[in-house]
Formats: sequence, structure tokens, C-alpha cells
Amino acid sequence: MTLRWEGTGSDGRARAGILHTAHGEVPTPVFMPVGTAGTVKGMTADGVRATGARMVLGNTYHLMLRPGAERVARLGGLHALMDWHGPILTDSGGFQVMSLAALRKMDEDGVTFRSHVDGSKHRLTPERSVEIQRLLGADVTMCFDECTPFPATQEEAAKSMRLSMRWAARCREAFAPREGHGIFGIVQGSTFEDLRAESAAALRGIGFEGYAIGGLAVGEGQEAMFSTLDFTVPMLPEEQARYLMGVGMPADLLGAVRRGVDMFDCVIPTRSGRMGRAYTSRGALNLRNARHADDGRPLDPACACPACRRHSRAYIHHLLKCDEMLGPILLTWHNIQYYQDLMRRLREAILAGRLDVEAEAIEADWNCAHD
Ligand code: PRF
Ligand code: ZN
Repeated sequence: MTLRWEGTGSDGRARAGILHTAHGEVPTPVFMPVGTAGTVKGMTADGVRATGARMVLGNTYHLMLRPGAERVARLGGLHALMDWHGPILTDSGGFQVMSLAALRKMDEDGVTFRSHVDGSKHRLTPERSVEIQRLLGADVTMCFDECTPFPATQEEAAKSMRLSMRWAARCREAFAPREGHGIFGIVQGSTFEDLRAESAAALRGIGFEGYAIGGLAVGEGQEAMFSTLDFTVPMLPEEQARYLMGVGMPADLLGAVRRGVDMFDCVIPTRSGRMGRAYTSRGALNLRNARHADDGRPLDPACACPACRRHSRAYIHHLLKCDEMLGPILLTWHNIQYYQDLMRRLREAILAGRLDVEAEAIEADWNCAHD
């Protein structure tokens, strides 16, 4: 059987479940740390697993440029290469081409672009993207789509979404079903309800193992993202996983889980860790700030990660000031741990039927005056 999602409980619109994949089971709601170039930056695979993470994301765009999809396949696939033996979801490349590549030229068939690394010329089509994701060994393949930039007029958003839907049909056709593997469609349509409805209906007509919501967290703001989720999530099948791409901050995850989303990925915990920022149960901290220089307390007393169990805020501040690589490493570990702990708390609250109470407690803690 291909990859499937099994619901195990719900609370309001929020759901708990299990994603069954070729590389194991993943309890949802789940946050997938981003392993763009075959590594969750600054973490060993064992370290990522120790945070509780069970599934990671890889990128078609980066890996096709370096080290190359055929080479990854010759080396035994992405799981073996990065020593990550849990499930991997790969993004399809379209979003990264648009945000990173130079001299992009899009046509009905696909996108031609120049590498942001060495300027070399490349082409991605729906068929090639699916082939690359197969060569990488992805458990979850994503459709090749266009993430409609924000803001877009209704006409622009419709044209872009309809292209993504034609590409989605080609991706489904190109995908060879395999035990425990699946392909997800991606709903586009910007913040327009009728376009999201048209997109969701088109994808349901094609039929996928799961459904992603794309084109959000692109500058529309949390309120518009939430209201788009309010009408888009109910357009998706009840029996399959729902994945909100590229989201987000802890409060975004909480709001989206309450609106029925099961899966997330985002660079925020890793990228902001490298920049000196920690997400904690008492809100965010910037460890570069001088006020931490004499603070002997851990980042978060509620956290059991190595940074919190063994080190002070003062030490991490010092490491950052000296540009020592352990600073970003510790903060990355902590942030991934915090995201995993948050998702576990939400899963348990959904299963216990007390998500509202739990969400209020979490939010009250984030907003408390002292740190
Ligand atoms: N499409 C794809 N990847 C994505 C997005 C999208 O719309 C987003 C939008 N937040 C992040 N990553 N394929
Ligand atoms: Zn910690």
C-alpha cells in the first residue's frame, strides 16, 4: 500500500493521527526540521532524532545542484547519505527556484533557471522534479508547483494556480506508486476563497496521498493566513494528511493545528538559532543581547535539551559574541527541541480533548511579562 494517514483522535477541527511511511510511523501534528542540503544545519542525524523529530524535509532544488540527484542515488539515496533512517519529505523545487535561482524563465512545460551556486543552466519540469525526488528516495514527494507571490490580483492568482493544477496532473502521472511512498498535491489560490476551492477540487479530482496548502506565509500576515486556512482546510479530504508548507513561528503552528493542519516544516527554528534567537515556553530570546551576559539560568527551565540541561544563557551569549560555532549549534538543538516538545504537547492535548485549555496555557506563558 502507498503511504497513508490514519486519524486517531480529534478536538474541534484539530486532529491527531499517524502517518504510515516506508521509513516508519510519524505521529501528527508533526513539525519536520528542514534538511535543505542533506543536513539539518549544525545537527547530526542522531541529534535531530534525540529531539523527538521523526521526519525531516529535503530540497529538490539544492540537491539537484549539489551533489546532484543521480549521484545521491548512486550513493544509496538521501536516507543513507545523511544517515537519517526516518521518513523524508522532499519539496519539489519550484518554490526554491523562485526564491533563490537567477534568470528564471517559466513556460507551460516548466522552469529554466541559473544556479545560485555557479550560474550553470538547469531545467525543472513536473516530470523531472518527480524523477529527482524518486532518485533522492523521498517517502513523500511533493508536486511541482508555482508558489503565487503575494500580493496577487485575482487574475494573476487564478492563472498561476491553474498552471500548478496542470502540473499537478503531470506529477501524479509521473509518480510511480511504491509501498509506503506517496505524492502530495499542493493547493494554491492566494487568499481567494473561490480559487482555493477550485484548486482543492482539481487536486481531489486527480487524487493524492496527502494535500498541502501552499502559497501562505509569503507576506500576507498571520490574520490573513488564518482566515485562508479557515475556509481552505474544510475543502480537503478528512481521511488524508494536510500539510501547511513553510510555516512557521510557534504561534502560527498552534493556530494552524487548531484549524486542522497535520504537518509543518520551516527554517525558523534552525535559521533563527544560527542568528542567536531562542524560542522558549516564555517567548523568544535574543541571546546576542548584553542582558544575558551575567545570566546563569538555562534558556528554558522547561526544556531537557543539552543546551538547557548543561549550559547557561551567559555561556551561550559568550559563544555568540566570540563567533564560536557551538553557540548556533546549541541554539539550533534547543529550538528544534522546543518545536518538537510543543507539537507533542498539542498531540497529547488533542487526544485528551483539552486543546483549548492547553492552547490558552501555552499562549499565556509566551506572553507572561517576566522571562
Ligand atoms: N510550494 C512549495 N513549497 C513551498 C511553498 C509552496 O507554496 C511554500 C509557501 N509557504 C513554502 N514552501 N512547493
Ligand atoms: Zn532547550
